[in-house]
Amino acid sequence: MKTLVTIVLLLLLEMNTYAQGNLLPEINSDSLANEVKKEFLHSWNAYKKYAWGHDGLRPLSKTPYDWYSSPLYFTPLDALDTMILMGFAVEADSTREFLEKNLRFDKDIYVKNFEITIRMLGGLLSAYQLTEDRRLLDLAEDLGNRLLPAFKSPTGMPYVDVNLKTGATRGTVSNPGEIGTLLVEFGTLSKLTHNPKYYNTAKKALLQVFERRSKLGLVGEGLDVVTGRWTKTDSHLSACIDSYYEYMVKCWALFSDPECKIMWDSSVVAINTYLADSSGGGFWYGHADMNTGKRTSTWFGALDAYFPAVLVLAGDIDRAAKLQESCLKMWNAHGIEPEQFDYRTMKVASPRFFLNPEIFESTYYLYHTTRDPYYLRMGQGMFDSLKAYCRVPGGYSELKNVITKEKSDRMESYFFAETLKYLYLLFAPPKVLPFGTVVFNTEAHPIRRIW
Ligand code: DMJ
Repeated sequence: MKTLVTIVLLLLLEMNTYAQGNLLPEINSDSLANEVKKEFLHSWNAYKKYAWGHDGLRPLSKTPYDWYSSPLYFTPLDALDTMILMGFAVEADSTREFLEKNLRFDKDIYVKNFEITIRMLGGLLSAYQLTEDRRLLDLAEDLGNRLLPAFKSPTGMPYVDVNLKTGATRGTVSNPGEIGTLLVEFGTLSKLTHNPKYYNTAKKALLQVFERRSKLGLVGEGLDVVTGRWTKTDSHLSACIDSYYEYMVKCWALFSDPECKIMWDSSVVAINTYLADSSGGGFWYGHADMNTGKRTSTWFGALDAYFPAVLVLAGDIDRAAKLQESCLKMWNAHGIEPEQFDYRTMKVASPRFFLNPEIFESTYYLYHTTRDPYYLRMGQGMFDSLKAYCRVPGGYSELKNVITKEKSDRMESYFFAETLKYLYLLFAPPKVLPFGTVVFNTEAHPIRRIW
């Protein structure tokens, strides 16, 4: 009888241990970090073989693409600091030398101010800080000066495009995301060159958006930089608005600028009042009209999955963890996340997948803040599906449809800058980049606050 009781007790103890997840297999972070490095090399070697000297690679046709009539080397520049962090020193040196020899901005092309700022200016500043190679800062300064004419609108909010040679501008209808996601890069350029003009210009643009918030404290998704009027009043956390909020928190962390904190503190109240939504079960953020606060749609998507990371940075771990659970549900609905997901019906609203980094970024922040291995497992599972559905002989491909898993012939440079970097840093030993010692720009280029 005594033996039976002991056996039952032991069984109960084991069940309890299992319920607590203690019997789940150990996560081997080192080996996962090495696997991410392997996937980086797989994609990087494909880029080098089929698209070297161009902005990016189409991984299915194994052909290059460029954004403009003359290449700006988006992929090598976006990939450079990831290579450095992964310890690929020889590769990083030769890439840096290639860029220093070939990258010039004196080109008669109209470029997107936002994309060039987050990918190229951010990439140059971060690589300069990691290598202390002055030529990278010179390139960043030259680029910063060529982008500045974009801000010469009546409101100080930048035009969408600027000509790198002539300073001519075009595109008056922009959005909070593109206008308000410039201060990490322009501010850092100011700090490193000891010239406040970049900081002041980008800060003014951010303030201009904030000052146009509605009475409810929300912003819309379209804004005319000449008239200062809203062109679209739908409010959400997704594309066209997303990193406007991210930079309030990050600029507070990076520059200790109290106005950035004030903007965030006031915005997050409106976000949690009008956009947060538990209507479909779980915790989500949907769309609402910026003036009435009325729900306009119950969509959430791959891009919105950056918000748990921002909540962690702002200190709201509780909401961050709850939202991450919803992001995981969205991912698990079809084994990989869609561009848009209706959380009320739990159905895909837009089926594309662009190799986005945001969900990995949030997993990285949640793991390093909580040290809960649950997030390592989450990252491992998503990494596995990325390999299963997107890995092709020519690198990694986007998906036309997450339900059918039909592929699409594009590999964006942020796959190297962000997706693979956040995955690597999730698993890598802390000494690679001690958590909290840098602020990542929205393209995951790490900036050190060394001023
Ligand atoms: C990246 O270029 C940046 O993260 C940007 O802020 C928004 N989305 C893409 C990747 O999804």
